[in-house]
Amino acid sequence: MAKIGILGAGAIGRLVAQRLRKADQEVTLKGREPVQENDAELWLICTKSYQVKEAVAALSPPCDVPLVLLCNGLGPHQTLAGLVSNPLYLGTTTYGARKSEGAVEMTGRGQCWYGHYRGSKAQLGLVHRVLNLALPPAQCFDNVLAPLWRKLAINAVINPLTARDKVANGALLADTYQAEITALVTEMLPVLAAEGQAFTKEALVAQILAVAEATAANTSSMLADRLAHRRTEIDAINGYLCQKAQMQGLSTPRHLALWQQITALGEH
Ligand code: KPL
Repeated sequence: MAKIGILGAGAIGRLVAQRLRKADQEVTLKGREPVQENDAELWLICTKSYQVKEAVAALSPPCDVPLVLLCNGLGPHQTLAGLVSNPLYLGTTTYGARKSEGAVEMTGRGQCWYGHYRGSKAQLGLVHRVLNLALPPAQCFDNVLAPLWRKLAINAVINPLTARDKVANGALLADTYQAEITALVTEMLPVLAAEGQAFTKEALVAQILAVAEATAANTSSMLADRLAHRRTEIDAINGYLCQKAQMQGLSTPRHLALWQQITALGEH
């Protein structure tokens, strides 16, 4: 039995906690309240992307305890690497979960892709075992940024379009969305390629539509945030993409417009 800490009591954090408890693991689920005892062997970070820095700083985990970052988008991994010297693992999941009145419901069985990012790899076995109990199947990647960029590319289309138009993911399968989806993908491809992530337009469009179909009835996390009047994770998704594009001297006007549009929606 492992002692596992989960930082972030949102839908995914609660789902992971529930599943690990069912598998007889000792779990501390930390929301906003301070941690009484910090004796976890491993912390899974399931906060919103924009909460990572503050939440980990408040947690102040002993520096030999591995951290597994499971939040949406990219960017917080670099912030965290600059903030702590703990062994760092990154992951992403396609499990769906919905929080309602303190309980959590799994809305879609998915998978987890993860890998080592920084520091000692000594606890890789523990990370693998815990993620396979929580979000099976959990697959380890030598270059963890590859699945994270793939997930970001999917989220950079599904999340802002569904949040902007207040539609379920499956609505994006309609003919009326196909030209916009293809244009967003075309704009992303050179940015992804400059990051060492080669996709063809057809393959990426097909992956996005496959996720929209598999999660057709779901409200994307960005639409859920919009409907609940919470800040969205657009900065870590389209924002991160646009910042990378700018550094590479590439132009991404459609993604920039979505970034600004979704940000503006949250300000009302
Ligand atoms: O990851 C998701 C999200 O909503 O953030 C998708 C895959 C789009 C499923 O809803």
